[in-house]
Amino acid sequence: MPKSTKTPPKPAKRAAAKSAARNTDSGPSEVGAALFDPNSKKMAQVQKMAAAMPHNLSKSSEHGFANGTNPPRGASVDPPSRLATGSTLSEENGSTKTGSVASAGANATIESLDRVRVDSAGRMLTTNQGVAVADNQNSLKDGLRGPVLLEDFILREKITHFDHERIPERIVHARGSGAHGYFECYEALTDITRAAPFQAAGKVTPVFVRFSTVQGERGSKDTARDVRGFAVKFYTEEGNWDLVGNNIPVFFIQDAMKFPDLVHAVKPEPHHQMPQAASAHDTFWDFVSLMPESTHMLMWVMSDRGIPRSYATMQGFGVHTFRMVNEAGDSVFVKFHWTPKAGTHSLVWDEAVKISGADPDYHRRDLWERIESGNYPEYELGLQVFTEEQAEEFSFDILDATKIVPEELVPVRPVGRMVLDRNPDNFFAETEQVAFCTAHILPGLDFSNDPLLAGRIHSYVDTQISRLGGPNFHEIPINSPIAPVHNNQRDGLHRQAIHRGRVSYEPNSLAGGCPFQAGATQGFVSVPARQTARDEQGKVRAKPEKFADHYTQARLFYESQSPVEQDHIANAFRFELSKVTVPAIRERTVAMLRNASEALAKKVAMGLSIDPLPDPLPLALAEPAPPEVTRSPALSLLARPGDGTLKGRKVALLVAPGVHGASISALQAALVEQGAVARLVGPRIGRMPTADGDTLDADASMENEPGFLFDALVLPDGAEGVAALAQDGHTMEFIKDQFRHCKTILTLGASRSLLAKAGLPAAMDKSHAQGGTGLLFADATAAKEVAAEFIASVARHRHFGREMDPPLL
Ligand code: HDE
Repeated sequence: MPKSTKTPPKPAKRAAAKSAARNTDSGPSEVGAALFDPNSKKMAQVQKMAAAMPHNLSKSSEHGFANGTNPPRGASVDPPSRLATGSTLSEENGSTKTGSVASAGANATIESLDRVRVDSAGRMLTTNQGVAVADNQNSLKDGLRGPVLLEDFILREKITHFDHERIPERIVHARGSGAHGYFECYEALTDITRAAPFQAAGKVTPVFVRFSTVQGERGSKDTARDVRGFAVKFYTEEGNWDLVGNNIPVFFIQDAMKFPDLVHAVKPEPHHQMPQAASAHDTFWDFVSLMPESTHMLMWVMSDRGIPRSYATMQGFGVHTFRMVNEAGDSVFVKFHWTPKAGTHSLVWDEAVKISGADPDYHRRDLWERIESGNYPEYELGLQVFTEEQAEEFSFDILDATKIVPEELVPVRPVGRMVLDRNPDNFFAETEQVAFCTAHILPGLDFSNDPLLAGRIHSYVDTQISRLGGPNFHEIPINSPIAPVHNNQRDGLHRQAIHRGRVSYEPNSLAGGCPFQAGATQGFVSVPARQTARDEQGKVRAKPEKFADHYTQARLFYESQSPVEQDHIANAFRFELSKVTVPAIRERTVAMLRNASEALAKKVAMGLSIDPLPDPLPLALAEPAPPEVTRSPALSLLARPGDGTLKGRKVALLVAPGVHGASISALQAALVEQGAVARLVGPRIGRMPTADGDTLDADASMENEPGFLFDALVLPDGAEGVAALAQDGHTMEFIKDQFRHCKTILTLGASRSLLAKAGLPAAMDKSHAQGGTGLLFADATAAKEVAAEFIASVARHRHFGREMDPPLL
């Protein structure tokens, strides 16, 4: 320790000390002789700080179970001044580039995205080095007709950057779309968790969400039959939490070991890279029909859940069982559910196929337009909470990702809502570069022993390293947390943070022990409970017994669907398997289905001309435990009709020169009032006169916006306009598709004749019998009065009473 000397040392000694303090490769045995000299002062402070930690004060707490489950905060001492911990004495020499000294304890890379937003309004064009570009039209040539010169650094920078614009797409979930928003907690959940988002009623946490399909490449169609990813990144003050879920609560496989096999089987076949964004091919069905645990998931994917109407109208699920842990360290199991406020609505297959041609960006556009128009997608977060003891009694294993916990067994408790209210500024910077990782978890949450989850905890971080080009992807602005980030990780490609000081290890005394370990009160501590601890077993590669029940919940799902939904499931199996070229694979799948539902297997077999039925596949578990629940109404999409509003729904009002304008305008106004997107669709776009002396401006044409892109249709009155529409073949296709896809059609006055011309079997429409009216007729004068009825009918989404297989038209 330096002695504090009131009398300064003699000049010669001072000079010697001063000189010694300037060395970076050795030092004197005593420091502090020249305290007015900055180098010596720093040296003295460092010595003082190091001496204050005579040994590793935390070492004794590294041992034993009690310490392991309740680690203490790390030892630290405050530096005498910031001088002691700086990298360089010259840090005070600021400039417009270096700025000044880092603020104490701060990491500037975590500030809001404003720090990296760019707005070029009123700015001139520059190179990446900030040099103004005088001419952005021509490369530099040796004479007007001469060769381009190698020295043209402006051209070369521009082309080089362009050459490297692409990054590898995600191995799965490559196609997706994202949005910012917030999560708002309804009530404090401190009784079950200390996780930051759930600590107070009304607490708001920023989120970024990415929805995706699984199979197709980055540019593939949105409306493929597929699982949808539903990944949410919560930016909490205690760090980022990524809830990386799907719109289906179960998965194809039970163990991460099989994931590469599953993905290789479902992706386009490797020899010819076909088909794109489709599971309807040999290798997928070959694999899943040899993996009977996929049966449950197949039911979900073949149901209308596999072709959602919108990201705003699908549920989301955490899939695995997770844990929540409270302040006292008590833990419960939890399953996460997102439920859309707009209800759960899907497409029908014929519609999905057609949309993929007319608008491959259908879901991306829908999400974007909803947010731009203020119809913010909203979802309620619900939890199924249960104890380890309860889980022991369940007929299924909660570690098995091919099983749900039926809501009738453990109810879903609503705990908050998520609102998506901001579109990204830049797709690549935000949606493409966002890196969701199941390993991103907070104090107050924990994993279960689900073996599928274990593989994910590894995979997501790992995959970002090649996708985003190195280990510093957490510093990409969309990924950086809002919580402080301080550790001793250094370097790596594309490092953004500039760490002050020379210490990048722990324990240390040269930085006063900082950053020190947080300890159990603030830091993440794994829950010590062990699900298999009761009977110690050796290392083993096998599954628990209950995992072998492959069919009980597949049956539960199928039996819980409405008859229409059951038909759609059967039709989807029929379609997919009809695309399989190997009869043995089709038969094997039917053999598998027989174990879940004889009725379904028969229907599918009939659709594929498989006769007689193959024997059911052998059961892996001869006598599965009887299920607690054999019918779960919550599993039907119809269980969530939504809030009854038309927010975000698209309605086409067909127009042509000579239609009755006032009735169309009145209906359009009523629909817009409801938050619907009500578009005037004509034989061509542009203005047209109406029969009642006005003009209408069609912003879409039947060519550029075909009928299947709309949720409902209004046919206009006005003899001349109707005659014009009758002459255009598009009109009939428009009406037929609306009818075939079971959507509401409102026919005003004279346009009744269009229905007949389209060959529409109105008598077949049984939507009245189903409690709603999908085909409405009114006089133009009654347009206002019929609006409410029309709106209620559209809110019902579909009128399946008129559905026929095969369709009559
Ligand atoms: Fe994924 N999954 N997955 N997955 N997954 C990826 O991570 C993986 C699984 C899910 O919008 C990849 O960043 C393994 C289940 C979503 O960016 C990759 C296993 C569920 C997204 C990966 C699974 C999901 C991914 C590819 C089995 C529902 C998109 C790019 C052990 C709970 C996230 C990436 C986004 C993406 C691995 C199974 C959902 C390769 C190994 C089950 C929503 O790491």
